[in-house]
Amino acid sequence: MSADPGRVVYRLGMDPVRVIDSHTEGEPTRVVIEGAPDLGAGSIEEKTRLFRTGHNEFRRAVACEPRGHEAIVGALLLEPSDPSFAAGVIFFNNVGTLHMCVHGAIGVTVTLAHLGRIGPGSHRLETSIGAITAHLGENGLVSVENVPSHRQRSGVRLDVEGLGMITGDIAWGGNWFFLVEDHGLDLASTDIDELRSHALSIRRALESAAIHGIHVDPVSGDETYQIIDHVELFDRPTRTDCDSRNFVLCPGGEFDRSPCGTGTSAKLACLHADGMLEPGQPWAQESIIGSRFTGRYHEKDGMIIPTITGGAWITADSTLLFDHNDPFAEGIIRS
Ligand code: PYC
Repeated sequence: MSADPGRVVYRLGMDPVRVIDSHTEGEPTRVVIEGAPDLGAGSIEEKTRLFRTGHNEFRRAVACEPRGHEAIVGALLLEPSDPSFAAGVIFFNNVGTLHMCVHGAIGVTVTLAHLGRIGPGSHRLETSIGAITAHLGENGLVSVENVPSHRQRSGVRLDVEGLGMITGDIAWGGNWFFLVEDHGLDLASTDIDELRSHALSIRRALESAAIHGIHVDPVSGDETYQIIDHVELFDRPTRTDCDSRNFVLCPGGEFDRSPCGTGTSAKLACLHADGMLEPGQPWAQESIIGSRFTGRYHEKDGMIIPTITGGAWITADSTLLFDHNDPFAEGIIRS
C-alpha cells in the first residue's frame, strides 16, 4: 500500500457517487445509482470494454478501501439497449470486471425493487455476455436464470504446492471455475485463511500448467483462451437442507461469502455431465459461512441453463465523497 500524501490524486472529476449496498446470502453487492462515468452510446459489450480499460480509478474508488473493501462486487447500472430489459449492468470488483455475477444480479434485483423501479415478477437484465432473467418472488427471494453453462473438461490432474496431486473439472457458469472434490481439506469456516491460501496455490498451478478455459465465439466459432480465475472446493454439507458445501476463491483473492451463483451454475453443469442431476431437480449449495442457494437447470442446445435462487437484503443507501486532497480517493492499491 502506498500514497504520497502531498500528491493530489483527484483527477477524474469524481463527483459524489450514490450507491446502494446489499448482501446476497452474506456476499456484498454495491450498485452504482448516480455518478458513474459516461460510457457513451455503444453496445453493452463496448461499454463494458470502455469501463474495463478506461475507468480503473473509478472502479477502485468504489470497490476498494477506504470506501469499500476487497469482498465487494460492484454493479454499474446502465440504460439498456432496448426497453425489454429492466437495466443493463456491468459487474466489477477489486481487480477488474466480472463476466457475470449471479449473487450480484440478485442484489441488483432487490436494489431496483428498493428504488421502486420494479415489483414482483420477471425482469430481464442485459450483460456483456448475454441476457439473464431475474424473477423477484412475493416472498422476496430472487431466482436468476443464468447464461448457458457447460463443463469443458473433467478429470484434470494438477500438481499443487501443499496439496500434492489433485483432480478437478473445468466448467463455465458465467465465469470460469476449477472445481475440486479431492483436496483432502475440511471446509470449516474457522479455516478460511488456510482454504484461501490453498485455493490460491491451485490457481497458481493452473497458470503454471497453462490450463485455461476456452471461449468459443458463437458466431465465428473462433476460440480464445480465458483465465480460470475462480477456484471452487467442495465438501459434505453441515446443513441438513443442503446437498453440498463449497468454498469459492474469487479473482481478487477474496472468498465468496455466498455459495456463488456462477459457481453453483458450474457445479450443475458438472452434475449434468456426470448424469447425477436431472433437469428440474433441485440442488442446494451451502456456502462456507452456512448460507444457501438452490439451483436447477433445463437443457438447451447441448448446454444447461441454470436457475439460481437466493435472498438479498439492502444494507445501505449512501453517497461516496471524494475530497480533492484525499491521497486515497482512487482506492488503496494492494501490491
Ligand atoms: O455469485 O456469481 C456469483 C459470484 C461471482 C463472484 C462472486 N459472486
